[in-house]
This record gives sequence, C-alpha cells and structure tokens, in this order.
Amino acid sequence: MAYQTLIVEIEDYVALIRLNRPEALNALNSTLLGELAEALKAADANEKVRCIVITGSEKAFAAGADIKEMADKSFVDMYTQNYFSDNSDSILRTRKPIIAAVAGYALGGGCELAMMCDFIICADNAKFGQPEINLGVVAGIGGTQRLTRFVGKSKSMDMHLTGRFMDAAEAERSGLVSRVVPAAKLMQEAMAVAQKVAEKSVLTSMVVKECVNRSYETTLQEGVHFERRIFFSLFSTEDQKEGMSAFLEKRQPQFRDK
Ligand code: CO8
Repeated sequence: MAYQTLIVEIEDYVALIRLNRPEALNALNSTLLGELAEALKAADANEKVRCIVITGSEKAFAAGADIKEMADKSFVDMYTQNYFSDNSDSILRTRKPIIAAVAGYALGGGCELAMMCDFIICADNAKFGQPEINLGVVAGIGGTQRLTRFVGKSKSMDMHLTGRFMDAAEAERSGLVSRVVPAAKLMQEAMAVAQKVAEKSVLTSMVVKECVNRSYETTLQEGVHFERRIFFSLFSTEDQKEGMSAFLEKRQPQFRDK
C-alpha cells in the first residue's frame, strides 16, 4: 500500500514505518496520523510482521503536531473532530511490539508518539521536549501523563513549564529511552533489536505488552495477580511447551505463535 506521508517496508518479520514529511520535520498532521493508524493496523494483522519499528529522519523523528494545520481551529472544531485522538490511540491498540527509533527532534506530539511506543532507542543527536507552552497550549496526546511516569514529576514539570529540550544522555539517565547509539548506527541497531524481538513468539510478546502496560493502570498487588494468572495461562500454549523443550534439548526454539 502506498502512503503520502509514510514509507513502509517489511523485511525479515520486521515492519519499518518511516514518517516522511521532510518539508515539515515530520510534523504530525491528520493525514500522517490517519496513515499511521492504517499502517499499524495492517502490520498487526500481517503474519509476516512480528515487530514494528517507527522512525523519522536523521534530523527529526517528529517536531510535534502540525502547527499550520492546528493554528486556526476553534474549540468546537477540536472537540467535534476529536482531533488526533482516535488515530493516536491506534498506537496503543497495536498488539505487536513497537520500537521507536528516534534521531533528532522528538518534540511535542513527536515526543508523545515515541512514548506511546513500547520502548525508545535513540541516536546521540536526539532531542526530546514538550515545548507546547511556547505556543500557549499544553501536550494533548499524553505528554503530561506519560513523561511524568517516565522521568518523575520534577523533570516532567521542568520540561513542560520551560519547554526546554532534553538531550540523549539525559533521556537515558532519566529512563525515557532504553538505549542511546551513535547517530550513524541508529537504524542498524534498532533493526537488530527488532530482529531479536521478532525471533520470539508473537503470542508471548503480546502478553508481555499487556502485563507491562497493566503496571501503569493498577496497584502493585493487582498487577502481580494479573501477571500470575497470565503466567499460568501460558501453560496452555504450544509455544510454552516448545520453549521449555528446546531449552532442555539444548536447541533453538521454533515458535509457532500458538
Ligand atoms: N508544525 C508545522 N511545521 C513545522 C513544525 C511543526 N510542529 N516544526 C517544524 N516545522 C516546519 C517549519 O515551519 C519549517 O517549514 P518552512 O521551511 O516552510 O518554514 C520546517 O519545518 C523546518 O523547520 P525550521 O526552519 O524551524 O527548522 P530549525 O532547524 O530552525 O528548527 C525546530 C527546528 C527547533 C524543531 C523548530 O522547527 C521548532 O521549534 N518546531 C516546532 C516545535 C514545537 O513547538 N512542537 C510542538 C507542536 S504542538 C504539539 O505537538 C501538540 C501535540 C498535541 C496534539 C494533540 C491533539 C489532541
């Protein structure tokens, strides 16, 4: 499928989705988010995809929501269109693992998009920020909530109130990203990590996502209870039998996602 604002490639069970609006530093507009929702739904349904990578360009993952598209909208426009909401939620509805590979700017909606992925690998030139305050608005697709959970209240307040950018080293130190790699090697490293994820059972990967994401929504005790129920239930799968037999027989497992 051809997209106007994305380039999608599928190779070796990894779908690489590249945001492609270079003229606007990949600013997120309605077309891009609509296409991203479609591409994620297609990847989730495609048996040839076991892991998804979302990336931008060397200069920008995404410099935020498209200010030109939003500037003249009224409250009624935003509210009746439920602007961005359904399409950005599509990232959260995706059941297969999604890695954000971030180089350059990940600002506003771009930072929020990266945080909605399952984890973030960034280049050493990455810059994260929630500069909406400079535009007289606030983050709108989860930034105040997710950044606070990632980096804590003090740093999140600092970022949202001053609009300053966080570099890659600070992002790693603060727990916003899982790994920092040299900019020239970002895609090679991100695809190698995606390949590792794609080797696992997709069924089990989806379950891991459910369990980890549950930790944001519930108490520790409830979360551990949920995890234990899920753990027990996996003993009904072929992949559990295969994974444990392969270990005992000292061979690589052949998962069938069943
Ligand atoms: N929207 C639209 N166009 C943009 C955006 C953007 N967010 N960011 C950059 N561009 C465009 C510029 O207008 C410029 O276009 P042109 O050449 O036609 O003038 C082109 O991209 C290149 O940008 P610059 O010339 O500014 O490049 P610099 O290298 O000088 O600066 C920066 C790069 C620092 C990234 C700068 O472009 C910048 O500050 N951009 C805006 C960052 C920002 O404020 N982002 C937050 C936007 S608001 C938001 O994301 C809210 C999300 C929640 C939505 C929720 C809906 C429910």
